[in-house]
Amino acid sequence: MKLYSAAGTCATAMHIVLEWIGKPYEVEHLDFMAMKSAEYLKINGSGVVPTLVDGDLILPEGMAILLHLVDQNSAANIGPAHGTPERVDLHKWLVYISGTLHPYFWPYFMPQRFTTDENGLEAVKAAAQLLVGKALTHIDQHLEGKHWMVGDAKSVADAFLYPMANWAYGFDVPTSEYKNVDRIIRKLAADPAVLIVHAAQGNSPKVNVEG
Ligand SMILES: N[C@@H](CCC(=O)N[C@@H](CS)C(=O)NCC(=O)O)C(=O)O
Repeated sequence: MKLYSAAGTCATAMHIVLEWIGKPYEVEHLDFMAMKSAEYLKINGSGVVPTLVDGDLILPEGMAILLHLVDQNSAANIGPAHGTPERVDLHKWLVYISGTLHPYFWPYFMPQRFTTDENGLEAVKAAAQLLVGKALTHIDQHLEGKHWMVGDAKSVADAFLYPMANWAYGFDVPTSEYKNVDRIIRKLAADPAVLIVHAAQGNSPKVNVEG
């Protein structure tokens, strides 16, 4: 398997999951220019990371990659089996992270894509922070009294939450204010697989796991 990723991005989640699975894989870290190259656009028409290549399968879209990895690696315990209530819950939370939490960050990182007013960039970023806060509040409430996002075991949903919760540690209302989210992210930040991924990316968890 080969994952196309970029340091610090949502593709961090898929890289963590590949580490959890423990089968041989390769990662190529792309910069912004490489994501828009003609060669990469052939496998990911949106010019974004992640993309997973698994044999003949070329799979863009983070959530699709996570579900593919769960289904192909049932022994790895990275997600519940089909036909269980936990599996339904997994779908629900992956959709929420992919379709709501993740897009709420885009105006923060790319405000110029969300306004034609060059004086309005800071306002767009401020609005993004409010939306992210709304989503993190929702996830925080869900996590009250729970060890992990879905069922009673670590899963791809926790890995998906990880990079995004990390992005918000520097926000006006930081991730550390969402006590249940912070608790899960601290556990993940100390996970050996997550540390391997950070080392490969040349960065560190945003959360201070000692604190
Ligand atoms: N719908 C895609 C979105 C992926 C995405 O937005 N990736 C970001 C990194 S977190 C990216 O590559 N952005 C580059 C760009 O938007 O030009 C997915 O869920 O995989």
